[in-house]
Amino acid sequence: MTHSIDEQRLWDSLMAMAEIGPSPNGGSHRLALTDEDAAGRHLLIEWGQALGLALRVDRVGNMFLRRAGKRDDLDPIGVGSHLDTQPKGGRFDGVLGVLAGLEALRTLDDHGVVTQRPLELVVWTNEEGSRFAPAMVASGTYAGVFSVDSTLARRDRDGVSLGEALTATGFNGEMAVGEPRLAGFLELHIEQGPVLEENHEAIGVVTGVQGMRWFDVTLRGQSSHAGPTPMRYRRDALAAAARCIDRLQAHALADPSGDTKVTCGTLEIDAASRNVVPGEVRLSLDLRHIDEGELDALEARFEEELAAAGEAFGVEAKSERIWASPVVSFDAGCVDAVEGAAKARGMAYRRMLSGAGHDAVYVSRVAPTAMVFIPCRDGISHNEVEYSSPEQCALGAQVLCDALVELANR
Ligand code: HGY
Ligand code: MN
Ligand code: MN
Ligand code: MN
Repeated sequence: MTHSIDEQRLWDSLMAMAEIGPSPNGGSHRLALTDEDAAGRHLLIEWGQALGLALRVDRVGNMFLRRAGKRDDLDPIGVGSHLDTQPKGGRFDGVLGVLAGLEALRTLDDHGVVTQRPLELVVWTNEEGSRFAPAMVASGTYAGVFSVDSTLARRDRDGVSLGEALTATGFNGEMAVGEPRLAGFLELHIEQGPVLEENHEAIGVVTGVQGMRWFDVTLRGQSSHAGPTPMRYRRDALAAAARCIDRLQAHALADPSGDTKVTCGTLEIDAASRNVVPGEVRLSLDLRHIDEGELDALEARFEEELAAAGEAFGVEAKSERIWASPVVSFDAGCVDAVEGAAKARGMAYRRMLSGAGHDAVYVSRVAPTAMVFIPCRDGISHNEVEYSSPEQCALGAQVLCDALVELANR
């Protein structure tokens, strides 16, 4: 028996959460473990308490809000995502997955439905990787990929450690990381790309996630005077960086499959000044591909272009790979549950890979996992204009709720 979620209640919750940590142009600004993030967490805890959910927080701040099942001896099914956002993020990335999970539990409560297995509404800490690198670090710690101590020691640009931020916000929980063991996990997310919208499909049945690698790159030349220094004498670190980025962009754009993704998201010039030839530049690089071998080739091409750019401008160029998340395939049983839910509701859907990383990537290492996508306007995300309609959110939440009940009663 399936029950209809409440579209208006879900939308009202999304808009209430968007009031917390609003960004200047209608988006969200709730960096991980800041006061804004903590306020969002407390709002969810309040809503959870109204449902009688039992809260536990683990040592890296992951939150689990538990709904009892008929068989509390069985491992629970988890549902959730993240509440932290990019600096100028949207109101749906992550939040939709958490609040649609809440809406599913509210719907079960409305109808007095108790599933066989207990359910856990989950909020993973620091999914975005914007404050503390890498992304998804807390779900990765839950999955045993990172040690608790190394995660607590990670520092933001101001030198504040993740452990200190947990203590400052009161989310330095006591539960061992890795608890509770999940018998399954589902995450609803906006697609953050254009495919569903272009094809007028309501649901993405996500079968896996592309591979991702992050690098820190430093280029050291020599700062000098912008006026008298002849061009051929210069060792311009920014010109070298620009050459490398431009060559990588050209390489990715030339890929007919469109599967090669290259992003330089941060760039800092040391002691930047308009009349000083840049002596030192630091940048980040994000490489992605759906095939691990192609990702290896892309990384090799990056190293070649970086060396060539350094050579061309007489600049020392070094890179450090700080994170690699391999291509992931989700559990067939969970993917089928999502597909079955979309089919049963007569929704237009497609099976697809995710271009973005999600906590489900790491959770899938320790529990059968799948994701549900909905379209977002113009495929735009990680941007204040990010938008999905109340109806689109409701269709995604409905599939999430139906698939959750299906898994929790297996
Ligand atoms: O980087 C990612 O794909 C994720 O949004 N953190
Ligand atoms: Mn997200
Ligand atoms: Mn994101
Ligand atoms: Mn993400």
